[in-house]
Amino acid sequence: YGSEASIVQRNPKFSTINNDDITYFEKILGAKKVIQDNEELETANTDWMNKYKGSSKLMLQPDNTEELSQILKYCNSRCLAVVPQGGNTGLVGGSVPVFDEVIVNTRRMNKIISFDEVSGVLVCEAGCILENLISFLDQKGFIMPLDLGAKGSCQIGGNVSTNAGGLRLVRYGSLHGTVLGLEAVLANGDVIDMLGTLRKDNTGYDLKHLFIGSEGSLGIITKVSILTPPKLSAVNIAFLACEDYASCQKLLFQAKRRLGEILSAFEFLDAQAMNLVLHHLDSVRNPLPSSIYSFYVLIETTGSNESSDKEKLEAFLLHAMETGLVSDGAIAQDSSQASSFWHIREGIPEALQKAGAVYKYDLSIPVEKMYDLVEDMRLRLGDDRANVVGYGHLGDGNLHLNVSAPKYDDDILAKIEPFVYEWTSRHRGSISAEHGLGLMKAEKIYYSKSSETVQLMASIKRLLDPNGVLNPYKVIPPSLLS
Ligand code: FAD
Ligand code: 2HG
Ligand code: ZN
Repeated sequence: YGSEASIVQRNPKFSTINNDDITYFEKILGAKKVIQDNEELETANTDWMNKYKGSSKLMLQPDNTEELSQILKYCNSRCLAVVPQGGNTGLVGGSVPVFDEVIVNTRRMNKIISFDEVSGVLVCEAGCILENLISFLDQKGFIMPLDLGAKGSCQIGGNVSTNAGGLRLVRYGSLHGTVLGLEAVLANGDVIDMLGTLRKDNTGYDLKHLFIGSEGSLGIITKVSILTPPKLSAVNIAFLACEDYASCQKLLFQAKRRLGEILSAFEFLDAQAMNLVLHHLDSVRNPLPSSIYSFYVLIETTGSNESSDKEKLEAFLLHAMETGLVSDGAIAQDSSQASSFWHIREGIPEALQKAGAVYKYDLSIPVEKMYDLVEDMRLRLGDDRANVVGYGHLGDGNLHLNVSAPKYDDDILAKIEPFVYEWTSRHRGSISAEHGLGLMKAEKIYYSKSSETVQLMASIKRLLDPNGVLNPYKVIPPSLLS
């Protein structure tokens, strides 16, 4: 398992679960929502990468806000630490216990509350799985403003808590813009109703933003109101090859101008990422098999006019080919080819997971410098025990630098860190573009935030969660809170 957990000490102020606690929870929830089964706990204690593992003896699965509020009120009064958990697809060790924290999982809170077809505002419970929301909206002629590879398991509450970015941010912006309202439960059980559905509301501090991206450290989100865009009829996807990174950048520059308002995704992957996907995912075929290219770019357009959108995309690609930015390319001819192009990009984390141990870095870096880090890292690691892979949301300036190795190895880690964080900080980047800090990066926060800012964050944490029971050891350096 990852090394961060071994450097954190269990905070002795937290109580341990006893029989009276179990009796209380069974009384308020009913026995089936009080989970002590070893197999279920093993899954809930282990993160998606198999990197972080806790030893919780108890998972609670409330049905509604009132039950969740009672749980938190009780845990707070008993000083029992709690980990909020949604789909457990987080990639920074935030969604699993570090020690024996009580897991509060929102999966049963999965109702759609309302949908307004005029405004496009969806109100739902936090445990709704993203893919289910996508299917629900599809029937209504709408889409979710975010999409990501983990959609089959991740929950909207988890998405909002991590301020997940994903594959459409370049078009629809971040959840700080599309989430219109929230309901959240504080550590003491207070229910804070901020579940507005208005685009505009300037009545004082907009406190919902504190919960968007705070990774369960300030409260548990129970309901979400979100603005959804209409589903447009013309979606086109091109899979392109570029010889070098400079061409990818120029292509982005051109795409923003020539595709403009119809551009809905601009993703890139390098040859190493492509090889991993081809090697580890059975169903994937290379759409551009005639040669091996250094970089691949996936461009999606979404608009309302099939013929003019296609014409625009084809003219853009012709120009890109003629000017040498693109060496080869294919436009999906039907929806199954479109999904197969997306599968290549979305399948990279799964391919990396199959390849062995993986060190993941999710960085915002100015686009022109972004790939220099991947090359510097390759030079630094310099041997074939570690495969350095670069891909990500190029349109958002978000690099996913992954180092894949046969097993977790402290020598490899020592070569990667702190180099990767220092490099990013030197270029005024962010050490977390979209996955959050979790356990992995709580202590690294200073690479991206000033000490005054971190102090203010700690003050807010103390105000909302004075006993520090919510997701301890994560997000903020624990030493600031004890
Ligand atoms: P979890 O993993 O269960 O929890 C994540 C964090 O949020 C934890 O700190 C947890 O304590 C907290 N939390 C969960 N639910 C709540 C709640 N209701 N209230 C308060 N706190 C809560 N992320 C991106 O940003 N973009 C991507 O493109 C992307 N792609 C991914 C692809 C794959 C294959 C995988 C495995 C992950 C990907 N991720 C991506 C990371 C992850 O899916 C997202 O962070 C997702 O938003 C987490 O949702 P979840 O329900 O699984 O939350
Ligand atoms: C993606 O964009 C996700 O595919 C996961 O954010 C990135 O695994 C990663 O590093
Ligand atoms: Zn991503």
